[in-house]
Amino acid sequence: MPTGLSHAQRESFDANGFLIVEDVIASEPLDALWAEYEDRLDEAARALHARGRIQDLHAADAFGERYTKLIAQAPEVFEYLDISYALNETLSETAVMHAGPAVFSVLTDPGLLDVVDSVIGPEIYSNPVQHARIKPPQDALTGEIAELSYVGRTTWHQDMGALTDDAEGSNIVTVWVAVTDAMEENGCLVAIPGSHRVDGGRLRTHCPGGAINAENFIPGRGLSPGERTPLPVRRGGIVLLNRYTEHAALPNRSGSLRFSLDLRYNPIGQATGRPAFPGFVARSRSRPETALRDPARWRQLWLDAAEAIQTGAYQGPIYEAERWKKHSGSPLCA
Ligand SMILES: O=C(O)CCC(=O)C(=O)O
Repeated sequence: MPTGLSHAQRESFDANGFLIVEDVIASEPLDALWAEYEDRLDEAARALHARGRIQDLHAADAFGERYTKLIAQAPEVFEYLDISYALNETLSETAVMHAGPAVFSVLTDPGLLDVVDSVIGPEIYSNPVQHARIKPPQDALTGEIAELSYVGRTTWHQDMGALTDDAEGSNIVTVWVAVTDAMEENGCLVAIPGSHRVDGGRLRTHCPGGAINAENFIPGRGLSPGERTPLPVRRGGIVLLNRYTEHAALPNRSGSLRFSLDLRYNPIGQATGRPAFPGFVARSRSRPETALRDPARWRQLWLDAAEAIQTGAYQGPIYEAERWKKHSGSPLCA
């Protein structure tokens, strides 16, 4: 198990804007995560069945097959498994997500936080920009869902492009956790080395996307020069990304699931870029007693955030999908 990054790894991350670190999360927390997701998928299936959205529970199938079959009946099943509410400009009364204890264990994994400490220092805030991406074989997906990055391939973008402007100066690092192996065949990340440093680190123009959640993307001709570099990583390994690194994920061309969590951290006190959603102190060297240790409390923070949005107690932005719409007619996006 690594205890933070070596000097050479730190230099490589600074130069490339990405770094693969193998063997960060042990098997036990990942096994617990998988078991938790089996239960959550069962809950989702039963809820969707009760609402008439699915006809067959596929209860006898293993997780991967069951998820693939359920998503073919009701694409919204992925929302029950994501670790954030869906990114829209409003939050519906029926919004769902998953904030279970096994997810919290990964978010606060000591080895993972040691690596994060090497990048942003010892005052670590868990940023609420976080997702579970459980991807069936791409060929099994039809319609808009195939172009949605929670389920299908991921288009090119910089993570900063999905945040509110106030986080421009925040030192946010993305920690992408491989819950299954993620290789070229089953849809690993791909990134452009040094793209985070182009023009001193700059948000490039993203074009408005067309899929369900209107994901913004950088078209091929808008990308920085450089070799598109696949970032394969085994289960339990992580990929670090700078917030300006241009990256995408390949389609899953294998016959089985690709499962990852993408998490983000920033120094305590900096803007997260998603003010409607709750983060928490994951570790603090100066004030260790402020670190959140209770997964039930974390879950409650998300429920409270939903209530604040739905009742109007929270009035700020949720997700600025409109932000890139003005570029839809530009030569880059046409
Ligand atoms: O896992 C993926 O497909 C994409 C993840 C990603 O782009 C991110 O974490 O920013």
